[in-house]
Amino acid sequence: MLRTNAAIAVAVSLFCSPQRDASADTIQVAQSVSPAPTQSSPATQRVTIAMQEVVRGLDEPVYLTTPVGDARLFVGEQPGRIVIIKDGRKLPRPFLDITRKVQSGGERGFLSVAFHPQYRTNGFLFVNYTDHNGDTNIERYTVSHDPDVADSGSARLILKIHQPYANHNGGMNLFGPDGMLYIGMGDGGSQLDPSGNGQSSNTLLAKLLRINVDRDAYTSPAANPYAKSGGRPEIWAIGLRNPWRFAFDAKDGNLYIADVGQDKYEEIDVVPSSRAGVNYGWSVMEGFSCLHGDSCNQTGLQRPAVVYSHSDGCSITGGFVYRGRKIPALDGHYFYADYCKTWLRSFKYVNGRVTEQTEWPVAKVSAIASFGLDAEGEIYAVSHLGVIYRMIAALPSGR
Ligand SMILES: [Ca+2]
Repeated sequence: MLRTNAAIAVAVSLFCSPQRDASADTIQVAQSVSPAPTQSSPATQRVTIAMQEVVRGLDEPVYLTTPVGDARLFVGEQPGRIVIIKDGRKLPRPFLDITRKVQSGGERGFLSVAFHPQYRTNGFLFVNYTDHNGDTNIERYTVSHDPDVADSGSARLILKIHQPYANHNGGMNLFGPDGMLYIGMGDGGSQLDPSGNGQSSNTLLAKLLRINVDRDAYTSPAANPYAKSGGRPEIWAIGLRNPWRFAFDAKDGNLYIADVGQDKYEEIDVVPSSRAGVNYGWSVMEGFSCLHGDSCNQTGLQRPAVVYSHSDGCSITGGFVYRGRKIPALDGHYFYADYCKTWLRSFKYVNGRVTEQTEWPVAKVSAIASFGLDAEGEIYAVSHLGVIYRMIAALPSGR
């Protein structure tokens, strides 16, 4: 039990800034918050889902992914490891262990990994971790001759980004449908964006970045909004507070960003993935609201698709759009959770509108730090307490 309690204590501290204002619990729910999801909307009422345990006993897992077409699951552990789940069991030897390079704890640590779209031929993977100076490192590794082991000596630094505070490190590496590497960067931390990084195009903090990593030195695509002048060429979008998890849905052409809020609101943004230079509003706005006072200049700011208040959670965990084959009724649903709660929600985004907002009556899963996709498009939930769950169809109760 001691181990469990320690794990929970560590887990609760993750993503929740120590400065977080307790008054958040007492705020009034503004009219601008999205309507509460229903337990079953018409199109989804005939399907029930369950979270099936795949493996437990992992060490603070924070992400799950796999290379294209690969039957294995790769799980990132916050202290600095990637472990493989093969045929339902964790392999005893880590795929990669860089714990000596990683400063882990709170919002720091090994935060994600992305396999190159041509991993099968080039063997490249790109990790995102916090080093002993507290800075963000994007590093490339190459698989060894053993497909279950990466070459730990193959490290190549792609990008290092100074982090002024311990929190809001972002942490997601993900390849887009355009083959570029997208990197989610938080605003650098403390609270209320003290340096104004959100709206500055001269810093990589508080941004979504887009870079080409096909060669040893990265390049910034010419179509990036500040590639030619006026800001950092790596920037794809600005105005994000802490986009811990984001997702592309190649089928509907949209980018979903779950941006962790300050004291009041958590939000999900949905825009066409081809749209460059979107301004997501931080730190002018939090959710649909002005951050300071009743009014603010909202010209040019992207409004969220879905917002919920801190009466419903503390830190959004963005997931993925379901495009698997096993549960056709879920096709097109974007799933998400909250780190401090046990609910599982989804919605569909159709013709620019949020529909079918649903809260799923699944058994409670605590401390969901991330979701993940396997090569078949099936969705997994990653509990920071060490357990991986697979989302499966369940028979309706009473049958
Ligand atoms: Ca926003």
